[in-house]
Amino acid sequence: MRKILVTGGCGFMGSDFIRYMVETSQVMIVNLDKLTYAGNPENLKSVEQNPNYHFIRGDIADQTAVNETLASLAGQAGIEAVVNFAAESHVDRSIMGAEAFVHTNVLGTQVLLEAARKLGVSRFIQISTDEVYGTLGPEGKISEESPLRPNSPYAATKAAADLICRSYFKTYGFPVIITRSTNNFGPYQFPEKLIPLFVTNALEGKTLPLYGDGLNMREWLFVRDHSRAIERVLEKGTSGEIYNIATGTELTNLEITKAILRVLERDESLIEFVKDRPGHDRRYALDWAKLRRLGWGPQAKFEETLRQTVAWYKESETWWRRVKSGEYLKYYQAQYGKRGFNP
Ligand code: NAD
Ligand code: TDX
Repeated sequence: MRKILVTGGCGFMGSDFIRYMVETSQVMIVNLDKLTYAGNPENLKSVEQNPNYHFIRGDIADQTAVNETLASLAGQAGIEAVVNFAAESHVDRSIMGAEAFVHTNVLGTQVLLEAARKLGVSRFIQISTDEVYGTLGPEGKISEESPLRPNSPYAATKAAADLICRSYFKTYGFPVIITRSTNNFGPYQFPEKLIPLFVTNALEGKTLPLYGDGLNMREWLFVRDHSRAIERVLEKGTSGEIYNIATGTELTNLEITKAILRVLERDESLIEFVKDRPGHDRRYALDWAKLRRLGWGPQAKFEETLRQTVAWYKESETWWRRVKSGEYLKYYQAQYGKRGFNP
């Protein structure tokens, strides 16, 4: 059976990819995750008992843990691919302190690349982001050839990881592919990011803190479409290439906030304009023609999936209350031991 090592699979996007792959393909998934504050094994409850899913707790920057994990998986058929979702992913946290971001996003990526290269892994997908390109003016789209101009410590560490990936392809011919996607949304997203924070705040009757004038623009991608894109890149992507993943669904933060309130039938008076994020990128918008040529396109309709996502948070109150209160950390601490960064 095909074997894929997924890192950071207990987070938002990695867990969607694992649920999708385990449910739809004949593939064995091994999930290596450190279980930081953002890693929640509850996100994978639906596949926990599946014989094709295995969880290993470990840090991608820990050379011994990574080598042991890869060696134990190598077996007869070897590992088909590594998909690296593991990262410190929240811009605001990177502004408060960048150390964990450098550790995981930069060092972790290099440690993983090196171990995978030594083992002769035949495909390595680096999950990157539109933020590496930096901010864009009101017009135009960014292609994969555009220069890297990261503005937050988070984006800078993701850009650094992309460059290390590039060097492993150019220097060693190691088969790396980089994907850069726009803002994902959907179930199981940690309620520090705009959509889950605002939905859950509104459900709690709290205000929605909109940064600056609320007119920064983001392009929104339903997480399941992202998982399908990664599957497509795994199957059809070319080593050494970069693929943007996007939809064309561009909204200002104010527009998306109003859309959330409309779906929830809550009043716009809940919106509270607050001090802007330092270095706040005004707009990201990606040209994804290259990925379209591999046969991928978004299937989700934005309004419909936003509605579904809001409905999921309404139905999953236990999940998000445990996450917001930190209760889930205590439970898994007992099961998996002390946690890493940002407990
Ligand atoms: P997340 O914060 O929800 O999850 C990150 C996961 O990585 C967690 O399970 C965490 O425990 C794990 N992790 C962190 N440090 C680790 C380490 N040192 N070793 C092993 N595991 C570790 O993140 P997400 O939103 O699911 O993002 C996943 C990836 O996609 C990230 O690489 C991020 O940069 C990228 N990305 C995210 C978005 C988005 O909108 N969320 C958009 C584009 C790209
Ligand atoms: O409370 C808030 N108020 C607010 O106005 C929060 C949390 C965010 N915002 C704004 C900032 C952004 O313009 O909303 C927009 C979206 O913010 P986030 O959800 O923090 O996402 P963003 O900064 O765009 O980064 C996301 O997309 C790219 C992911 O967190 C990254 O991991 C990914 O690389």
